[in-house]
Amino acid sequence: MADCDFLDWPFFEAFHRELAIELDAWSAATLPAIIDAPGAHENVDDTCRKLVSALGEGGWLKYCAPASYGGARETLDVRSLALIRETLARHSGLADFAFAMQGLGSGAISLFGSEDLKAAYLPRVVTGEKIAAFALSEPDAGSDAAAMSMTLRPTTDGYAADGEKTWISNGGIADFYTLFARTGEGARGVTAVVIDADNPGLSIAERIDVIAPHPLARLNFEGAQIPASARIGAEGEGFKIALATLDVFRTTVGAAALGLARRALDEATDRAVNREMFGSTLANMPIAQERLAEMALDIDASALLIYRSAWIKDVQKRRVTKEAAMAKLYATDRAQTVIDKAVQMFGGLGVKKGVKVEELYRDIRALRIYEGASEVQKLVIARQILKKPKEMT
Ligand code: COS
Repeated sequence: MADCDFLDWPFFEAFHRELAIELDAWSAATLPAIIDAPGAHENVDDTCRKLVSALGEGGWLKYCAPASYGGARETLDVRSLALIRETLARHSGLADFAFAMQGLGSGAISLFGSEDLKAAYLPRVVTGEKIAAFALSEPDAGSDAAAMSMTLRPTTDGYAADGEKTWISNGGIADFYTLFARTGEGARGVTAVVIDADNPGLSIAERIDVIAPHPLARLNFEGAQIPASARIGAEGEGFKIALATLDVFRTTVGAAALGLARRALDEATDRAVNREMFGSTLANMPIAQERLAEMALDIDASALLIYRSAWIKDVQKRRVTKEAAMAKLYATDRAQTVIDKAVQMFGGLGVKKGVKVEELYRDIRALRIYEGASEVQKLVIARQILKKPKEMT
């Protein structure tokens, strides 16, 4: 493991340290055979299925569910989720993606689902038998999530879903989707349900290709029948459920960015030490030292914000809307800069396909957009500051 001094920070317990070190060794031993296999880059669906399976077999998906449903800890432990994402992202952006979606896609069930829903889905999320997805965004409702138009019409024994969702990660390979749609007006008129991928009223309208390829799709719903037992929480609570789930997982998006940034610093440091120029090495040039120092500072500052947010959620058990937004905003933004500096230190090689920093450069971009764009995080932070102190949680 490159630099694990941060694991001695007071945010962590002994098991966190062990978890990060074990996962690092497991990743080095297991991931290359999957992500570097012939055809792995061309067939991301298959690669993601293999990654989910391997993460299940390795026991890492246990951190996506509470202990009573096959999970590792009594409740979701954000520090564990963040450490896992950070570590996986340092090895492979796609492995982090595969892990993260199991967590986000089943997170609302873990946090707000009925016992029956938890029992039906979570044990198989943990083993990797069921692939999860989170369906919130629509073509005309991205940052303004409450503007969604997709509907859940009441039927005799549940709902009929009609409309469209887009930018759905794992769309096309997921076994089920946590779906948010409208049962009434405004933010208080949104309801959350689970829908299985083989529902005859659900189809994949379009597969979306992006700069860091992963399964992504637009979904179409036409009278998809959903039983009332598949509802998560009460009718009308869906928007809060979505935002509270994002409060947990946004911190871990920051952690993924941190992992990508740490890898960029490792790559840049090796490059600086080994690259000879002007009769010396890059590492001996003050400008390169300045770059490395800036990168290291950004990484530590990001880590402090991420693990502060995770620690508050896990230990103080407080709502972390502001802290999670800060962690996601800062870490994704800084990681972009850190990676850009690493690319620059590689010169022409930095933009050559197959070179790690080129991959990192593509991997980082979407993190400033998904699960709430940077601009939304600023809005969330400002709203928390503007609230009256008695309302601040
Ligand atoms: N946890 C629980 N409840 C929350 C919450 C949170 N973090 N944030 C807000 N709420 C509640 C509010 O208290 C409010 O409830 P009441 O009506 O009972 O007061 C309700 O949810 C609506 O909140 P608000 O008025 O702040 O909602 P807005 O429509 O103004 O939207 C933002 C707020 C912009 C923060 C929200 O739309 C958002 O996060 N957008 C980004 C969505 C996103 O991340 N998309 C990516 C999907 S995953 S790739």
